[in-house]
Amino acid sequence: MKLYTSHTSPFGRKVRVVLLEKKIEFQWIEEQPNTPGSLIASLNPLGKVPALLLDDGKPLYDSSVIVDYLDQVSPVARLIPAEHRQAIGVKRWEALADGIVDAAVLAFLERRRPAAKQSEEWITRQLEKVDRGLFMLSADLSDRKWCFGGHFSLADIAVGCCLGYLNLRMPALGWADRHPNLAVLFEQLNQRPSFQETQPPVG
Ligand SMILES: N[C@@H](CCC(=O)N[C@@H](CS)C(=O)NCC(=O)O)C(=O)O
Repeated sequence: MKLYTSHTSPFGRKVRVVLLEKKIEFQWIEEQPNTPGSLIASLNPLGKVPALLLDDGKPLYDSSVIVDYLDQVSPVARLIPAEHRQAIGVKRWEALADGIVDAAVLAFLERRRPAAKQSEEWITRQLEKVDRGLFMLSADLSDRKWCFGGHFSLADIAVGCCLGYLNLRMPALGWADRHPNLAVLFEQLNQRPSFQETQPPVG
C-alpha cells in the first residue's frame, strides 16, 4: 500500500504512527496538497492528504477512515477497542484532537495571507476552538496516564499528533504551561519509536 502525505501533515503523521505501531509495511509518497501539479485530487476529490492507495487500486481517505481500516486489517497492537461503545470513546478523543488541528490549520493559513486580507475575527474564532478543545482534552485526561481505557490507543496517537502540530505551527501558544498533564502525556508519547520516527521538521 502507498501512503500519500506531506511530512508536516498532522493527519498524515497520525496514519504513519499507526502504520509503525502496527508494523504494517507501506510506501510513503511525499505529496504537498497545495503545490501546483499535486496528484492528490486524483486520489481524494477533496484534494487533501493523507490518502492511502490500497494494493487493489482503491484510495482511502480521510485519516480517521484510514486508521480504522488499518486497525482492522492487522491484529497486531490493537488501537481501537472491538467493543462498540469503547470504540466510540476512542473515536471521540480522535475527533476532538483532529478538530483542534483543523482549527489550528485554518488560523495558520489565514495568517499566511497578505496582511490586508486577513480577518482577525476569523483567526480569533479558530483559536477559541483550539483553546476550548485543549481545555477539554486536559480535563478528560485528568491525572490518568493514557487518554482512554487505561492503555495506549488511537486516542493517545491523535492527541500526540495534535500537540506536535501546535508546537510546529504555534510555538507561542504555551499549551504545555497551561495544561501540564497534557505535557506529561506528550513527553511519554515522544519516547515511543513511532513518534520519534515521525517528528515534524523543525522550523
Ligand atoms: N479530515 C481530514 C483532514 C486532512 C487535511 O486537512 N489535510 C490538509 C493537510 S494537514 C490538506 O491536505 N489540506 C489541503 C487542502 O485543504 O486543500 C483528514 O483527517 O484526513
